[in-house]
Amino acid sequence: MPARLLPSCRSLLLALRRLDKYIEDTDRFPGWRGELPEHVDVPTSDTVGFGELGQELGRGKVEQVSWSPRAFLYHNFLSEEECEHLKALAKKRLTKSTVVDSETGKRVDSSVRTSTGTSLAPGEDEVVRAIEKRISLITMIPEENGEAIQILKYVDGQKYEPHTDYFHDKYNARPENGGQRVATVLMYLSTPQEGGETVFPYAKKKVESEGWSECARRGLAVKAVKGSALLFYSLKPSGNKDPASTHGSCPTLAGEKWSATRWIRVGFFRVGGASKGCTDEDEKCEEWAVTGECERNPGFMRVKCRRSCEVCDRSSSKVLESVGRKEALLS
Ligand SMILES: O=C(O)CCC(=O)C(=O)O
Repeated sequence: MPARLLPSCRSLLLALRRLDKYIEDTDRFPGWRGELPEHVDVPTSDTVGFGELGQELGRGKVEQVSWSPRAFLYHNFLSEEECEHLKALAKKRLTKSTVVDSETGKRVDSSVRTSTGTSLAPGEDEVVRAIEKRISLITMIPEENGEAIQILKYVDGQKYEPHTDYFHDKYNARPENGGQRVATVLMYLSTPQEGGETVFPYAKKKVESEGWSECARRGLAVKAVKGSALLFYSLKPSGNKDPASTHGSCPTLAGEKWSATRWIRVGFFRVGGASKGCTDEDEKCEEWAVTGECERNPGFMRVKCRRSCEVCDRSSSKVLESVGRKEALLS
């Protein structure tokens, strides 16, 4: 071997020794090193995206409607059968729509909202549960933060004047009730022949082209199309209220408009506030519970993190009308 190559051989040897040492050291690092459990249980019937596994190819088109307000339209979010099922559930119990009084929190009659409507019970049946779960998947917000789905029916010029979904008062937004509303998912269960658009009068963009009602042209509008769902945020990422989320339902001028609304809170939603004794005292409770602390450290966790460790008294539940759902046991 020529003498001038000897130094590079030496540095190569040195580099190899350093590499060995590096591998030895990193081997000692705690944490995951690529091992997998022997049996990985991959659920085959679970929901991905916003369609059930195997169906998502025909669904899933998401359109950004606007950035101010932040609004997105999910085409084919509900199937034909789901739309019909929700309407059939609601038909039996439609009453004149009301609004929430900011001072008392009670529901009162109003001329700004002339539709008829009703609320479904949370998780009322299998179809409703699947929809609630799908909403949670697209918004990436826990199902527990969602209020009961509300169904509205508009005919003969019925409308909902522009309003915000976020609350203007402290009473409705009290933390033990789930806090402020952060987002709304508005699902359309029918396609009216004329009018019935959802309008955002303070949006930056406005609709201009033909084919919109006069009311819709006052702002940015979305047509009610059976099966599609509009997701918009009432709060900005900063947590501040977004006035651009002000919206209303334009008069339905021909045909019927049916919509199903799910308002989503910043925290777990509780009817009438959390039950006594069923709260977490530390904001990290949920995270600790997920990592197994309820079992490892029950003395502390079962006292301080009652909700996350699911040690609440069933009889104290205030959402027992929530049929067969985990949150009925949690509250
Ligand atoms: O039906 C619509 O388009 C609007 C409904 C609405 O504003 C609401 O439910 O908050």
